[in-house]
Amino acid sequence: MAPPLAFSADVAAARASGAPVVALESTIITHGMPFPQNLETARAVEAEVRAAGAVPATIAVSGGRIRVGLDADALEALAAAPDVRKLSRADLAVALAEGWTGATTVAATMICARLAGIEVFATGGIGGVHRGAETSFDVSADLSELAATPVTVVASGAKAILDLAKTLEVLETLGVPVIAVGQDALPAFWSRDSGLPAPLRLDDPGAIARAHRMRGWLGLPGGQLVANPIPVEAEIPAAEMAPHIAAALARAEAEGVAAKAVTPFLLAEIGRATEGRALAANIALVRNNARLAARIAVELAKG
Ligand code: PSU
Ligand code: MN
Repeated sequence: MAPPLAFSADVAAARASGAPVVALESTIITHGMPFPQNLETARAVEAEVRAAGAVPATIAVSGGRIRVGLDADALEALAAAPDVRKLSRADLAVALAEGWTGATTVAATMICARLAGIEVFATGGIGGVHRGAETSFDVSADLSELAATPVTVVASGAKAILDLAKTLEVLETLGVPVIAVGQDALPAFWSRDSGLPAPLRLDDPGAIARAHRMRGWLGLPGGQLVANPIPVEAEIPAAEMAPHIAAALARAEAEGVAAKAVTPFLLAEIGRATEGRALAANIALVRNNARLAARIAVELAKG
């Protein structure tokens, strides 16, 4: 039996003609940002992809199907729905078999993108190794997915609420190329510089597309993490974010927040503490990542 994919008309047409397509995740909409900024951002990100000459395919799950491309009504319903499930690799098959409505994380979106024949995906920041993982064992499934599934993921690195040094170590162990764009440093989500050097650097979408193709020719199974820094005018310096991150982490610990709830809790806390500045930065970086992903998709579509 074929995987239960349901394409929107424009994504189906793009796939049939070999036009460039960029996958977009939905957990950032349902769990990463508050309403209505989540809906405005989802629309703006799709518009960025189109303006750069590619077709956006926002991915989510409902009615036993993987939705590849959401129409305006479906996007709005998802953004406004209060209790959407957060689906990662472990949840995807159960959610589909049971007909649940769910949003896909980076890991699950990569799986769905590959099934749909989409090679590039844009998001804000991937999940990674949480601070204190040596006792909590909280390591995002996004990392092992990058090692397994051949999709190039454009993000502003991993979210800065994480232990970025440990995240880089795990990605190195898993053989995932971490490629900074336009600078030598690994970006840190809201901030341009994590203080850690990125293992690799490529400044041109064509070069990133060629590296993606080469991995396929080598028979290497995983994808690439393209670490695109937030635009200068939108960044919040790491030193300014550090106390907000520390306060949010302390609160999560005190309230016993664990597992899937950790990342959404921290993002919401930090959004409140910065009076929306962190959210504005998050929106700016996702839009910027969508633009770069579209340029990579355009290069890949050239053959
Ligand atoms: N990027 C954002 N905001 C988000 C996420 C990414 O700017 O909310 C989501 C992605 O779906 C990512 C998830 O896969 O956070 C990580 O969750 P966890 O740490 O539980 O694996
Ligand atoms: Mn986790």
